[in-house]
Amino acid sequence: LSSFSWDDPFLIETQLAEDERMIRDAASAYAQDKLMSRVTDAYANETTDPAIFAEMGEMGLLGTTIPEEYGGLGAGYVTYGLVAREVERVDSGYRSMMSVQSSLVMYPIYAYGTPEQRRKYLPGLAAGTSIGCFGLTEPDAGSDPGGMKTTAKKVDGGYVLNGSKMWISNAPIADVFVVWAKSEAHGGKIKGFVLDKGTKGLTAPKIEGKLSLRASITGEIVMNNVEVSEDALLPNVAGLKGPFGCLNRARYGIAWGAMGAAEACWHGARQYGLDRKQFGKPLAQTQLFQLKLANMQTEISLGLQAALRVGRLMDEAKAAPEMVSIIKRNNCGKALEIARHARDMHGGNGISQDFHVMRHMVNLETVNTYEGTHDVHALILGRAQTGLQAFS
Ligand code: TGC
Ligand code: FAD
Repeated sequence: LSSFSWDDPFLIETQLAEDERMIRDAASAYAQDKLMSRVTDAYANETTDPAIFAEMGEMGLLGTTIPEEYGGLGAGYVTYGLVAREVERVDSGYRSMMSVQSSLVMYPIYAYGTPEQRRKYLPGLAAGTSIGCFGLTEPDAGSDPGGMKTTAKKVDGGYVLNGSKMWISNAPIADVFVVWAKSEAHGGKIKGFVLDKGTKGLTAPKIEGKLSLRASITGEIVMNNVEVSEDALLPNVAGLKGPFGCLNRARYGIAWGAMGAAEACWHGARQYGLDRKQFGKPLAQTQLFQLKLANMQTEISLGLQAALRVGRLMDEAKAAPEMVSIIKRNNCGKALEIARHARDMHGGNGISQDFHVMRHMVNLETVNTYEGTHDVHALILGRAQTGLQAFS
């Protein structure tokens, strides 16, 4: 038997291809150098620096899986997951900015859009010179997006949209809005529309007072008789499978990302326990501390290995949405538990911004809720194994 790597028990590193490791290392260097230096102030002051999008774009971190002809990297889903893990190791909000842009804005334009829409939007979004947002959730339709009230009414030459979206990442600074609405002309089915900032009747006020994900700006999208031409419609999908097709990808990335945040908490707690002495010995030399570290190591190794497996299946086009539900639900839930333990293991210092664990902990409350709550994913999995749907 060979030796044991405490921070990579199942040797994930050896399961990655050379190009995957290279992009991961570039993402890690960027995140540690450019994001880590900003995050404490950004979080404290609830500010989002839009320049981060252009920096990420320059590093090739936006639209990782989108083909190169549209400005993407043309890489696989394992690479995308590895990037999410490195960015979220710093902050879930920064990963959120990246995953909305990549999976929820670039992906639908690529997968459901016309060649003209692809050419118009994707290069700027890949470069990060243009910022995107994705409007599905509404004030009265969160877990149940099929209950949305936003409508698109057919008029001569286009559509008129009315309604409002709630809790939308990037919205107040967005240039491009992918929104989902029930379209009368399509039998009341949900259709996607791409709206440009500045269109009459379209506003995106910031939601103030968030105690979580404070480095990522969140807003509403208000559409008051927003008139768009026919070319705003994403023609190639109808129904909830449109937004869900995007969510499958974003949820998968979150499963990796949450493990990055959990690793930051685990490594922080381990180091703290080695450095801090009480009762004449390092905290890390106590049984309770070691039990918590062992639990963290176990859950993170299993979570990463599962995410890698699903990523490989996605790259082979063999992944089912329920697989993504398993890893999104489990990795977010475990990451939140790990962050809570890490906060506790830091004692009083655990509540200080300087040790980062509490910021991860409160961020993970959001990550556990958005893109399908922990319980909604349990219901998706319950339905898949009983054939009985328990939502309504
Ligand atoms: P249901 O009857 O299950 O399905 C309706 C239609 O959709 C299809 N479908 C899927 N297609 C692809 N992938 C999936 N994962 C799919 N799930 C369902 C399904 O086949 C059906 O198609 P068709 O052709 O027969 O019409 O729909 P339901 O209304 O019963 O849904 C129930 C439920 C709970 C599963 C679903 O609504 C759900 O997942 N709710 C959670 C909502 C959610 O995740 N919202 C996320 C908003 S975006 C966000 O949070 C971004 S944060 C990002 C960040 O900042 O990082
Ligand atoms: P609800 O659906 O009201 O759920 C409340 C509670 O009830 C949860 O515990 C839930 O699990 C439970 N519940 C719901 N239904 C059932 C049921 N049938 N059985 C048992 N329990 C149930 N949305 C977007 O469209 N785009 C974005 O960019 C975006 N970004 C976000 C950023 C942030 C910071 C946050 C907080 C949210 C964001 N969201 C976004 C919205 C997010 O997806 C929703 O908050 C999430 O889907 C849950 O919806 P809700 O908040 O309405 O909660």
